[in-house]
Amino acid sequence: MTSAVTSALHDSALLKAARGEAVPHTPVWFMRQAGRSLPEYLKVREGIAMLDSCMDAELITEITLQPVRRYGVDAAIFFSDIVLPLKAIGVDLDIVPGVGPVVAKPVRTLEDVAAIPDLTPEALPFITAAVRSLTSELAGINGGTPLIGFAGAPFTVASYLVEGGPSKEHAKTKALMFGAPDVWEALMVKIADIAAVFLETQVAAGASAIQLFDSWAGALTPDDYVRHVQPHSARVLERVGSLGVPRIHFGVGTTNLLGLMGDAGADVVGVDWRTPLDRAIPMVGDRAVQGNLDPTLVFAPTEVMTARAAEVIEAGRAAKGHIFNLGHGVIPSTDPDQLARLTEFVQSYPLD
Ligand code: 1CP
Repeated sequence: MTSAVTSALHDSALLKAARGEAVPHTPVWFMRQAGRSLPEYLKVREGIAMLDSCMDAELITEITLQPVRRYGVDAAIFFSDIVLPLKAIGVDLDIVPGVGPVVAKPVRTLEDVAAIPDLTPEALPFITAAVRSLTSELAGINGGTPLIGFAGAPFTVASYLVEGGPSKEHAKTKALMFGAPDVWEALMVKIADIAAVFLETQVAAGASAIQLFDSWAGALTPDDYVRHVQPHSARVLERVGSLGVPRIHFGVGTTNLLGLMGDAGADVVGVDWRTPLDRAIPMVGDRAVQGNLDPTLVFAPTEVMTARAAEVIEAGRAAKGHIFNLGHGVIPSTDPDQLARLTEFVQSYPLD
């Protein structure tokens, strides 16, 4: 990449906000902006299984760019899935339509953990190719649009591996954590290493920031988070931090954990929609925040949605930096035109 491109990205609103610098406008992107709410996504995915599309560099590039073209958001989020690195090393799993990730042989013992191979960048040629083609395309969009790479955090990925699929209570996962600490530790060390390699591969190929999704960390008490989860997330964030890109760390239902998730090594703490930003900001301390409009507000009349977005932006001004987002992923039935209006509203909201 030329230094002009690198410097345009460095000065992008997203990266400035992540570093806590003054911004021309509040940067905005949406978790799950690439996906089922877009007719152009459904069209290119027709007849192609989810994980197959995540291993095709051309499709990854196209799907990642779709919401950037449509909305002019301040960042692209790499199209992949938190279970993709497991698939890449041969774990028998699939993403079942209408269900989510399903693992053929759930992990319960030390032998099960030992059977999971380590991840090397060589297993991810399609990731490197896709990030390279994306960063070269994105350099020419709106003066340089950053690409956010991502991975699932150890606890959230462990939940799919131990439960065998999506779960509300994460009961088997927590039973393993409480009852078999040696298996838990081995599993978390293994998955943390996989997450770190997945992120390092994306950053090495040109991603400008990363988000570590610990979507289900809200199932934990602060004590259990500190004892059994935080050290593993911290190792992932530390490895990526040494590459010099901002690290966003997000979970759902984490009112109790926001400070601890920041302490795990985040530059930006993602806040879900349940915690108002004015309460969240003192908890995260000297870090930027990301969030947190309730994703169902896009179904309200536009002026109701934008009035609530204005409240989020105003509250965000007390933070070291603020990246606007929904408080969790875009709901599939969302009208893309509402997200276009929301993007325009946030980007033109006066900050002086
Ligand atoms: O066929 C399809 O379109 C399947 C739907 C889908 C999509 C579009 C899945 C299955 N994954 C994805 C892509 C995806 N997943 C992205 C990139 C797109 C973007 O954000 O714009 C990202 C960042 C993820 C991350 C992901 N996958 C998370 C963390 C984010 C979150 O929502 O909290 C989680 C928990 C998953 C697991 C997963 N993958 C897919 C589903 C339906 C689920 C959730 C299942 C459950 O409820 O447990």
